[in-house]
Amino acid sequence: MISQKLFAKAKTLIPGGVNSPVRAFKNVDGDPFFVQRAKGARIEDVDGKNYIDYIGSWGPNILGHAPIEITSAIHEAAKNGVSYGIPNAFEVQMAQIIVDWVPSVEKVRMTNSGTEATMSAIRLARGFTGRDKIIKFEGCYHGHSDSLLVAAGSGALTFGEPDSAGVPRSFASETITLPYNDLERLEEVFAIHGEQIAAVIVESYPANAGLVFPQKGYLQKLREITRQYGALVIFDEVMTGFRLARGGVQELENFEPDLTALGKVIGGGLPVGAFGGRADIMDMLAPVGPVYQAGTLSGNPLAMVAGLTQLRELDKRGAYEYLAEVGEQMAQGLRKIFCEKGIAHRVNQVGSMFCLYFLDEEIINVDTVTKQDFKFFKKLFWGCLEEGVYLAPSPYETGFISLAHTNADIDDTLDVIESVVAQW
Ligand code: KE4
Repeated sequence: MISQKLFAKAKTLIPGGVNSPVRAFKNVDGDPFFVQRAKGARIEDVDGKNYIDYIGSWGPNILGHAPIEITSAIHEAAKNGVSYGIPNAFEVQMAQIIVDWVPSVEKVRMTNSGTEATMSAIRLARGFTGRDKIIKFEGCYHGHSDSLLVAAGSGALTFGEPDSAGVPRSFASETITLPYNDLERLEEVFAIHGEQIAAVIVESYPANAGLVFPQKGYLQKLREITRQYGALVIFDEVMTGFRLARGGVQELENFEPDLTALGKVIGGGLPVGAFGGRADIMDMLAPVGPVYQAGTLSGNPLAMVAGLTQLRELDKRGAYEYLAEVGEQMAQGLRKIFCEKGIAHRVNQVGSMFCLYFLDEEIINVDTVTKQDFKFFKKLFWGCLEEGVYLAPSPYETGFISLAHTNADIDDTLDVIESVVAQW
């Protein structure tokens, strides 16, 4: 198999054979396939096998793969230059659409990844407040900057421990990691450290522990406590921004963060990130203010054109209604299959994002997620892959449906899952 040969070669040149760990299929104890091409809801691997794709490059491809609108826009733009390192009009258009669509964003800065967006937002929050501590939540992932690769401290309310080799304990000690959906612990920490806390960073809907929802009132109370102590809220919408609604989860939840991190969908599949929010905070950024932040390719014309085309297409097609419809179709179909099979399960779904858990209790946070029966997950993943359905290769990831997925694709996928489960 060509994939196997490529992977063997890749491992001699690239750590683990991949440029991002999740692609190595470690969570499903197997080896990845290599993609040859992708179009619409489908991908084809280098051995000619086709799959219906429920990852969509981990979120960016909300129109499906290689939509003609985006590929032709990139082609046209590239004729005028690939990167300038000089301001160009596409950056202004992208900033305008983000400011127009995302309720809390008055000014925005482009980056080249979600990691850069959250890393920069944290530095900005620290610069604006003059404080050093930040709070994050277990199971929430915001990219791989040092301040965010921090696990909960050994003591209930102590500062963090490094969650990766190479993160100095001194860095980790500035991050407090708490359980998500636990207001009591949040209040306790603020009561003790409130005056030192620059910001709380939280995923809008945590989607790196499967798909977790804030309990009723959680976000509102989090906003109230942070305001009380003068701490900022950084709302990480890298995954949910422009995917669940024009204004993201903050529109759905009527939530007003101080800063928002964005990525994925706004790049149309090209490298991108962004962070934005209150103008008084954003104007602390160089070259206006003292907080330094930069990027050679930030706002580059191809990523801007690809992202602008994608956002305009979403708007033109009234995308969110359809994405919610197919998301619901998937969720209901999954529940029916596993109910009839008598297997404990829970399906969390919102719009085009969904996650199947093999346990039957409310998913409060990542502690619940780790209780599930992972053997079922692996059997389902490999059984579906064999039958041409590519689900997330990790129980901690969320599935993504695109505008290219038809109702028939969802039905076909559910038929595959039903046939795989029938053999259990
Ligand atoms: P990137 O640096 O990977 O562009 O974005 C980091 C990031 C920030 N915030 C949230 C909520 C995210 O989900 C991510 C990245 N998401 C993962 C998938 N869960 C990217 C896949 C990967 O790491 O290869």
